[in-house]
Amino acid sequence: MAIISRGFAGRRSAPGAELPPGQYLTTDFPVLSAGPTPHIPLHRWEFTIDAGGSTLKRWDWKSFRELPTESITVDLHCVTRWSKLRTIWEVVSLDVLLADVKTHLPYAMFHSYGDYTTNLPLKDVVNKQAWIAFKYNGADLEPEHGGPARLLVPHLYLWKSAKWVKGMTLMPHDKPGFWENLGYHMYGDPWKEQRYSEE
Ligand SMILES: Nc1nc2c(c(=O)[nH]1)N[C@H]1C(S)=C(S)[C@@H](COP(=O)(O)O)O[C@H]1N2
Ligand SMILES: [Mo]
Repeated sequence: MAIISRGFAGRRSAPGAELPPGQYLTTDFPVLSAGPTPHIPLHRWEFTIDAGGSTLKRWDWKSFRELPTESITVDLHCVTRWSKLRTIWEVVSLDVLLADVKTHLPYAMFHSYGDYTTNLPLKDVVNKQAWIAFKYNGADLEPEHGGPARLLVPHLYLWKSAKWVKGMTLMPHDKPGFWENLGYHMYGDPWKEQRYSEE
């Protein structure tokens, strides 16, 4: 009897496999938004880092765009099962934004214009794992895809990549964000198919 465990299709046991289990490839770029697209004028845009009360860091668009940037190529995996490989973005690394933030708080809640939130462990947004993107395929990021700027955390399902991101709050304990409150997994590893929380 051939029994193949779910983990067998994962990245470690299948070197070179590009698609997480249960995903299909798409070449277009679907738009998935839980509400209307906010339009944020650049002179109003800001990104802040706070520790639940005290603001630790703040950038307006000008100071944000003076930070060092990188070009990255990453794969996107949406929990609704589409994946898009080798997307090209212009980004500022969270490592740059967090460079002189000294904290022992292990979690973060990311906030967006339009009130979307999503939670992430701080260890998952440092060490070249998360970025704030402002260009896609060489052009300014379209509002539908999160422009002026969105979070990108490509090693987790795409709902963690908050569009229209405006800040992060450091937290002592993990707390569910928008989709996590509605039953999506607290962590969301696509290679382990962490789509929804167990009942
Ligand atoms: N602010 C905000 N960010 C969001 C969402 C949203 O509804 N609002 N949807 C998430 C989900 S479920 C997905 S799959 C991706 C979709 O990004 P895209 O529309 O650029 O494909 O954005 C994520 N970030
Ligand atoms: Mo999604």
